[in-house]
Amino acid sequence: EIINSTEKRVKALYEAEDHPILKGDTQGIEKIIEAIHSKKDSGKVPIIAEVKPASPSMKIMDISPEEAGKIAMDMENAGAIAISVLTEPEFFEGSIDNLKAVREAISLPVLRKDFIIDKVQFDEVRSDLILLIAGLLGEKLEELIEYARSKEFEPLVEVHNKEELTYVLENSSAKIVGINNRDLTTLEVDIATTEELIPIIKKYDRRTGEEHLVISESGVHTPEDARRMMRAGADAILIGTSIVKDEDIYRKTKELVD
Ligand code: IGP
Repeated sequence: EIINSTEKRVKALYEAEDHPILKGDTQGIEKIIEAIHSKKDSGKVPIIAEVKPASPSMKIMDISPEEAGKIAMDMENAGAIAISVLTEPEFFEGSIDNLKAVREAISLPVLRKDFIIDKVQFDEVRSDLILLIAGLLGEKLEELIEYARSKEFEPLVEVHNKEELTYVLENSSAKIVGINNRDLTTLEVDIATTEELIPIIKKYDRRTGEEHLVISESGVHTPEDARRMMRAGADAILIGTSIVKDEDIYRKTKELVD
C-alpha cells in the first residue's frame, strides 16, 4: 500500500510543471559525529528526536508546520543532536512543510523520513540527512546513495534484519546505518534487534578498517531502554513516539538525553 501511494506521489512530481532543482548545503555527517562525541564525553545519550504525527499503527497528534517548528525547538533546547521529520503524508501524516518549518526554526542537522524510491524526490525539499530503506530499494540502493551524496544529502541506510544488513555492508558505501527495531511489514517492535545486529557491523568494521555510525531506531521509551541501546554499541538513538506523545516534549527529551 505504502509503495503504491509513494509511486503515485513520484508520478505527480514528474507531472508537475516546474520542479525546482535543489542545490546542496548539507551539514550532515561531520556535525553528527562531533555531536555524538561531545554527548558521550559528557556521559549523555545522543538522541535524534523525531517530529512524528502518526504511524500506520497509531495516531499520535496533528502537527502543523508552526507546531513542528516549536516541537523541534524544544527538542533542540533539551539537547537532541539532530531532528528527524516525517514527510510521508498518508500513513505517517507528515509533510514537506513541516520539514521546511523545522529547518527554519533550529540549527541542528535535519533528517528527512520518507519512502524514497526515485531521484525526483530529492528535489522536493532540502535536508541534511535522508532516509534510504534497504529493504525497499534492493539493488537500487547504491545508486541512490551515490545520487544523494552528489546532491549533498548524507543517507541514513535502514535495515531490519541480518540479510539486509549483510547486503548493505557488502554492497553499499553507506556510512550511517540505522537498525530499525520495528519490522515494517508486521509492525512488531523488539529492541533486541539492535543487540543482535550491532556485533555484525563491528565485526565487519574490524575486518575492513572502515567504521560505520550506528543508529538504533524505534521502540525506545525510557532512559533505561536508551542506555541499553548504548550498551549494545549504538552511536545514537532515534526516538519518535515516546517523545511526541508526552505532554512535555522538552522534559521528555531531556530525560532521555541525560
Ligand atoms: C521512530 P518510534 O517507535 O520511536 O516512534 O520510532 C522511528 O524509528 C520510526 O518512525 C521509523 C520510521 C522508519 C518511520 C523508523 N524507520 C521508516 C517511517 C519510515
